[in-house]
Order: sequence, then structure tokens, then C-alpha cells
Amino acid sequence: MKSLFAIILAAGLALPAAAQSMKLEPLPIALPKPLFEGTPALSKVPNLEKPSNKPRPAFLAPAGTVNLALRKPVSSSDTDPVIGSLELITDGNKAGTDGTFVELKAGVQNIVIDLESKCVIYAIVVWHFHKEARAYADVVIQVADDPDFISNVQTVFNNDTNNETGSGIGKDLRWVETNEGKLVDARGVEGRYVRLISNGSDKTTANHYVEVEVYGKPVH
Ligand SMILES: [Ca+2]
Ligand SMILES: [Ca+2]
Repeated sequence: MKSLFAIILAAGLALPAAAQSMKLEPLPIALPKPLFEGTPALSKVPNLEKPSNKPRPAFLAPAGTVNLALRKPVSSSDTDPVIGSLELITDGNKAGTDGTFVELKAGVQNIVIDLESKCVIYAIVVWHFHKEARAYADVVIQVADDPDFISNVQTVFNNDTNNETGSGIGKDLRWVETNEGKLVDARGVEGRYVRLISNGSDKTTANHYVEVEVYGKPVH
């Protein structure tokens, strides 16, 4: 039988490596300049998160977490965007001014980011459009192993209360777009493809993206 001392010694030697891998650090999310002052109330938007007048608290993730989406390929249900191009979604530019966003056609549309390998994902940050206060509808964010979203589909956000997107009923809230973007806690799900769905906003039936960031690490 192992002595208690041997067990403690083994545990003691194992601890530093384990503790190192679990070390948490704030995500280094760089914010673009605000394009409007304050946060006007959107009185006609149902199911809306109360806008905060304080900066978003730091989001902690394991040390070494990076934006996996940067310059990764993006495909979409709208293959010929009205304004801009799909590359703008992962080009690292979050300014939100004319020329820095893509406009997809009206109704339920999606974009899919290919991370090019299986990854563990801690957070997804999306900037749809932040030139004015608006709230997009039926936002669904999912992670899967394949680009058609058949295998290992995991929904990390869904504010479609009546299943207009066919993704099931979501209980998350709509939010007012600002330069902070929206951070979604992905809780360490694993997958290669990230899909974002939307269905227009309170201002227009079209869909927009300035940038999407996917924070995580490749799975080795
Ligand atoms: Ca961009
Ligand atoms: Ca809906």
C-alpha cells in the first residue's frame, strides 16, 4: 500500500503543471471608437437586455487563449453581399464606419467561420453594426464539427423566441449594439465551424457584420 506521504508527494509534484494550465487571464479584446454618444432606449424592441452604462467586465479565459477567427475564411447564405464582402468579418477591423461592414440581404441569413481545425471555444464576440443604436433579431450562435451543421451542433446563444430560424426556441435577450460588441460565453465547447444567424434589426430587414471574434485554443 502506498504511504500517505507518497500520495501527498505525488499530488504535490502534479499540482504546478495542472495549476499552470488552469491559469485564467482577461481576454485582450480591443474595442473600436464609439460612433455615437450614450445608449438610446429602443422602446419598441421586445425581450431587450437593459443597456449598461458601465464598461463590460473583463472575461477570464485560460492563459494562451487567442482570437482564432482572425483572417479565417467566412461563407454565408448570401453569397453575393449587397455592401462589402465576407472577408470584412474576420479582417480585424472593427471601426464600424462605411467600408468596414458587410450587408447581407433581408430575412434569416447566416455566416459560417471555418477555424480550420477543431478548437475549444471560450467566448465569441460579435459586432453587427455600431454606427447607431439598434438591436438585431433572432440571433443564434452555434458551433459544429462540419460546415453543414449536422455533426456535434452546440448552440451557445439563441434569442429567437418563436423558432423563426428553425434552430429551436431561444431564451437569450436581444441587445443594443455598441462599440463593445456582444460577448457570448461559449463555455469551452469544441468544434471547427462557428455559425451566426440573424434576421434583420429594429432598423432594417437587412443583416450586417463588422467583425466576429472567436476566442479559444486549437485542440491538440
Ligand atoms: Ca472587420
Ligand atoms: Ca423570432
